[in-house]
Amino acid sequence: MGATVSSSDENEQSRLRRRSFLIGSGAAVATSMFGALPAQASPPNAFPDDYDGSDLWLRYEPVADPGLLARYRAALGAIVVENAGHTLVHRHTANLSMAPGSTEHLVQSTLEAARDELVRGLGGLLGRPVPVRDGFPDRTVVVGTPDSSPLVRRLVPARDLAPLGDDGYLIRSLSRGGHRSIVVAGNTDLAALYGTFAFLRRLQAQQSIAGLDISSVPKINHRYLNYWETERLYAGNNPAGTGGLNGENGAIFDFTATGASAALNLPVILDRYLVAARAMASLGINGITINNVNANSFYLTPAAIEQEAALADALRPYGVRLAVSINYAAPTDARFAPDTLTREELDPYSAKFRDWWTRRARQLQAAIPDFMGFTVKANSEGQPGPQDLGYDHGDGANGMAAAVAPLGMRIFWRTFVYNADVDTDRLKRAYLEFGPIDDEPQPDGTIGRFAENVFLQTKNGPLDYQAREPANPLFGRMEHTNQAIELQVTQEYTGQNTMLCYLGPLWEEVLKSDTHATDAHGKLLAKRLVGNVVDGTAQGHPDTAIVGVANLGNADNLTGHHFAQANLYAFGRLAWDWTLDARGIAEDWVRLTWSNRDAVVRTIVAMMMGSREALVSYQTPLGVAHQFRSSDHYGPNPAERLARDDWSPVYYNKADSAGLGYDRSPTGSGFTAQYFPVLAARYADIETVPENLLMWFHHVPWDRRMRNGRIFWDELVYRYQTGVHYVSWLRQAWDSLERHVDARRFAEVKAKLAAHEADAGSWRDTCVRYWQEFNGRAIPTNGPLAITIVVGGRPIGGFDAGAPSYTVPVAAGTSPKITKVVPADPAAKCEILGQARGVPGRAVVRITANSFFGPILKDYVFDLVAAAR
Ligand code: GCV
Repeated sequence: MGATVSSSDENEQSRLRRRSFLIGSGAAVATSMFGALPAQASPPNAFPDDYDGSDLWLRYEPVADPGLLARYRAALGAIVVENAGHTLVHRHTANLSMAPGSTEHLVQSTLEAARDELVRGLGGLLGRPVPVRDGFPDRTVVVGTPDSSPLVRRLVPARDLAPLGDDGYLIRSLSRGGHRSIVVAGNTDLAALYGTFAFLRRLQAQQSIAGLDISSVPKINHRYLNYWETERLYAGNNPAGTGGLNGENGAIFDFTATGASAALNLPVILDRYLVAARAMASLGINGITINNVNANSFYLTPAAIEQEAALADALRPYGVRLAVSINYAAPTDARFAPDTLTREELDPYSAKFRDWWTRRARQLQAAIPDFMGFTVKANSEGQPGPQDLGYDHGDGANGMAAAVAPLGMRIFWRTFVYNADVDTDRLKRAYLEFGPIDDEPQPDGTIGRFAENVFLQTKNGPLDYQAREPANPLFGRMEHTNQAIELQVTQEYTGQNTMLCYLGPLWEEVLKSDTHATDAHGKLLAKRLVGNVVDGTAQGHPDTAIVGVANLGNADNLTGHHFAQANLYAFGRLAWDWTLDARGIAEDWVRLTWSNRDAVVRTIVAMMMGSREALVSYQTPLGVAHQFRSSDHYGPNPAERLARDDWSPVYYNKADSAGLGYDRSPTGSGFTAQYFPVLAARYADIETVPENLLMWFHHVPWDRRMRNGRIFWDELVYRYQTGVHYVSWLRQAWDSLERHVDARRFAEVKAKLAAHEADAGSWRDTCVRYWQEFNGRAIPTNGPLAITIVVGGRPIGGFDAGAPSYTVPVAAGTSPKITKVVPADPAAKCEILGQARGVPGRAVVRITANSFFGPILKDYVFDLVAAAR
């Protein structure tokens, strides 16, 4: 496992570190250049040491800077939310109640939610209660809409609110006749709530609230979570696994918990539901499909609908609407007897089929008037679908859509299909199935068969949520169809609940990637990034959606890994405005979640920003996809060959004595042709394909010269090593924060990072060894952290940077002292953490440098032994 040492060695190491010294070229570089915090004293952290992370980013710690606190206090003397209780949201469940002992509370209007968040938020941040007042006292924050609030009507011209639509808000400082106020307004109560959270966020991040004139409108209409309650659930409260405890299954919402938790099932509302609701509203997430796409029809039964209605009641003030995933063959499920259909009656054009779904949707709507509709995974991975009866996805989606259209509902039909009969290359299949339906002329003269209330829900890449994929070629291709992008927030392939992997950069990369889409005449569209396709500006779609497969669970911190909270946060911020940059989002999150100290913020942001590229490097560098063991999609198994070809790592790596990678160029599977011409040409040619997608599109000869001059094999090995070295740096950077982070969370992250480093090392070693079986090559030894040491006047080098330790023979009568360290990278910093006092003895040399994605570190552990005579 890389350069880690056992715990007794760790003690020795830390003792040695205290008297470490710098030598070698570039030795005088300060540690902070690599992002870790220098050890000088600073005030202890404000969070209590037992804080468990359960507030997510809605933590309202008192502002520590006295000047800022005084300014906030001076500006914010009262809260005015007129008529907060006037527009009550629907409530179905008469006896809706919180579980005994809850600390959260139910509200019944969106403006009450806004008011209570301000009371909580300002009270915490300002360290004293801020009263809710009537009238219009000086130094007031006013929240509302022109309908709810005469004050808002008076203070905000209607023309300023008009462009904000239903969800947009404005935040404005006003000063009239010596009377100062801040107004947070929107056209709807929900918009006012969104503005309230945005305002609080400014204070949490300790930004100025003077002279505010902010307005913000989301770029995408439907900003949804999909929640898989039974799969890829890495946030369960059982630390030994991913499940739950005490009869719970680890999911955030309890429907069927047993044993000690049986009394906590819905309709009982738990604190964590409301924390999640507030968190979703704070980002503008406005819907959630509550069950796995491999759907259990239980969620359509009358008893479950009553439970869903209670959940919907609790979430409604926060603007979060419900949907469920369905199984296409649910009408055949005996649980609905006598209202069942036969398999043959699942014909999407039949009245029987459609009426069955209309009946089900009506039942849902009776209990949940704002129920959104159904999410459907059909004819995918064993799920039933219209193809079982000889129909295609357009027929199936439209049949369901017709059933629910009269009720104002939508169908989210997933394009994650890969029927092996369509093409031997799995990546080509969805496009071949869905594309032609978009081209079909319709009787009314329009083009494209998918109904208006259908959204195709398409994963960002053509494979399956890999840490790097090219954009799915369906973006831009489905010109006449509503299309939602689906991003995976839960970290199935990106380290699950063990690895720190911030996904903001991944999503930013895909949303900002250029489709090079053209119009019907072959002319490049003016706006054609994936984000433009999703937000409708590329091809003029008025209805738009983005979906994140969520990572919530019943762990204390709701996401399992404290840093996984950042991924939910980033998804929500990008769902609102996909043009934001991942670094800025990370900085906000760190300020809200960990600390406002600039140096701490810089270190944690640096840790996050390189983490995804590091994971790509130690798992699947240079475009080699899906090398995960099939049992859990966490660890590596490049040798695995399954009965299903397209689930097998060997199918993706195509390793042989000539090279590595899947040829999808015109001489291979021809997948490249599914992209618009500019990209098709770029990907088809091994000379022009981006190197980070090299093996995605080409079978690469081991000796091929890379753009940096190295041969492919060497570069490949160094990528694996560099990824692990980043994780080693993460550990050191985190350790440097010990004094600045509350104890419980510090320890929990520290433990995760230790496992992370070990598992990253296992990825490197397993993959590199497997590739060696094909090419018979040695591990190259001149990578980014290569060094030569001088012992007894003798230079010694050629170390495999992936090895955990090195045996160095010392000639009799010679000192075992390392007298010089020469790094291959002149900018690297070398530090001797410990010398051997004799032979046998141990020395440790630390090398730190910068890779193309962030700092990297290796502790070389040398066992100095007597040379054989
Ligand atoms: C819910 C991948 C995952 C499955 C998931 C599927 C999907 O294959 O491993 O857990 O199924 O994607 O998105 O439908």
